[in-house]
Amino acid sequence: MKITQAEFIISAVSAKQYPAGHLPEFAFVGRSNVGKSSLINSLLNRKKLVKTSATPGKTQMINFFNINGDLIFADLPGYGFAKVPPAVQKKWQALVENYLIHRENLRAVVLLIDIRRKPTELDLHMQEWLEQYEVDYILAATKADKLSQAEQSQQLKLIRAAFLQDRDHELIAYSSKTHRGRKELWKQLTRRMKDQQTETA
Ligand SMILES: Nc1nc2c(ncn2[C@@H]2O[C@H](COP(=O)(O)OP(=O)(O)OP(=O)(O)O)[C@@H](O)[C@H]2O)c(=O)[nH]1
Ligand SMILES: [Mg+2]
Repeated sequence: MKITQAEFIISAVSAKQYPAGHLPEFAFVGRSNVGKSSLINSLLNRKKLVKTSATPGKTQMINFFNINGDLIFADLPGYGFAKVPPAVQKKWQALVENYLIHRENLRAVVLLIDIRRKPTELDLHMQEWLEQYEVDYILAATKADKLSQAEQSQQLKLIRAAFLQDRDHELIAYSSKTHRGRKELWKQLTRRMKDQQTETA
């Protein structure tokens, strides 16, 4: 995908603020610090479109970006902050759950996991939500550059077993540093844009 334009649209704290229209949309979700913002920047070939410094206050917002006037990226608030008060946790849950259930133009979610870590309950719970609400998803194992090839294969096996029980489903090793996986992830995204066009044609 050639990126001619990538613009921030809005930080939304409620459904009323979501961008209107029917552009195909992809959302990026995962633990805080897993590399969501970095991955979006890498996909778009931009260094600083999305801020990559974690600030707990941002956890309540969904940041929307318009790409080429053709599609929308939604950077969802990260989960798993060490010390989040229950009230904030509830708000996060309501925002994300509401988004996943009601966002009609959402084509798929990219669920990010750190390739070095064992999948957590929170990650598996997120996947359960996606399956429960019948939201298509692609797994991306981030920070691949931090492991050797052999370690990467080993971890990918673990991740595949934990999330997919060895089912055949997209799992992409990604590095926002080297852009490894960028082509493959774009292929998965554009396929899902096209799928929908054919279905509605
Ligand atoms: N080596 C390496 N570092 C990465 C990669 N992706 C992200 N990082 C680093 O990990 C840290 C967190 O990255 P972010 O992209 O801000 O993570 P995030 O998931 O958006 O975090 P929140 O917005 O807090 O939820 C930053 O220091 C990044 O530079 C990667 O692929 N390779
Ligand atoms: Mg971020």
